[in-house]
Amino acid sequence: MPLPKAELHLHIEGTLEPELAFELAARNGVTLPYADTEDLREAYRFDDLQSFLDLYYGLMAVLRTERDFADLADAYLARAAAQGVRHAEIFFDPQAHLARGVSMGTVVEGLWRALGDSEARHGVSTRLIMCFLRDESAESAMDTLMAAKPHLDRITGVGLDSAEVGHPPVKFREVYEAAAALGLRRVAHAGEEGPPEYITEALDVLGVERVDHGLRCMEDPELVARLVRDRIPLTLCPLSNVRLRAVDALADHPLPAMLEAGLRCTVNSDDPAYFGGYIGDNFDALPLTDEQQRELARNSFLAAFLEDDEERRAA
Ligand code: ES4
Ligand code: ZN
Repeated sequence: MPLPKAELHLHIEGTLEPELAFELAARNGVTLPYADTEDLREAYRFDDLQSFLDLYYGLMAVLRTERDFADLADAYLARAAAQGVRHAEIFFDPQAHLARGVSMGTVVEGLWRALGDSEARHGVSTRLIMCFLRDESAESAMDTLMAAKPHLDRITGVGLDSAEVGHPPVKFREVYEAAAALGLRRVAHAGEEGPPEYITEALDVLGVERVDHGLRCMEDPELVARLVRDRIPLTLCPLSNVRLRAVDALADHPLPAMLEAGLRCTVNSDDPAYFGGYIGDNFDALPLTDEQQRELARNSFLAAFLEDDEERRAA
């Protein structure tokens, strides 16, 4: 039996496996620039975050209908359950779909078709976290937040993802203030490729409760001390870091040292269809003791947004 755990850093579009991509392409009459699934998998050799993002956004062309988003999420939830996931907080990137003429309603209600049945079908409770693309403007992020207003009963929080360097958290100060006023939880990717200062800024300016990745905090001992003191959870993704060359090799991954430093680390899969494995594979990729594995699993539940959204917003 795999260890029960929560997954807190998972982009649903990053769970699009080549087989499903071709199935959806056929269903929707979309032509992909790859001969077959093998040819597509050959393209999964990334140099950095941007080279991955180019492929990731391109392949989303096959996602068009509510049913597509439901099939995508249901396939993820089945795989996650098989690797011990009992609770999943799922990121989605609405701007990438709105730009292709797919509406917010199609995305959210499509995902919800799968998420609403997840406890019964897979034994996995779920939350949705809407991410803003940080390489798009703050105005676009604010428009996206407003477009989500009719769907806020489905959405627990907001996040910030895509190309990090040159797009510091402060760019989204007003958007995060508005999200907080709407009762949304706040997280942000910070310190993946960007400097430790972006982590500090995400905490101080955006008021995030968790930091996604946060890997580069290890360059700043004062920041590490703060994160330990305030028990700020970090959602680490080891296979992602190696595939996108944030770290040179799994053997060099700082996660064991981060646990040693007292940081509240969690292990997650990020974009499992692209990075070579789901959450259990990420646990297995690192040299961890049984006790460390249990600590990571415990941390994942401590860091989860588990309380009831409606009760929290009413309080
Ligand atoms: C992402 Cl690995 C990663 N980093 C930043 N943004 C992303 N969106 C999807 N995967
Ligand atoms: Zn991510």
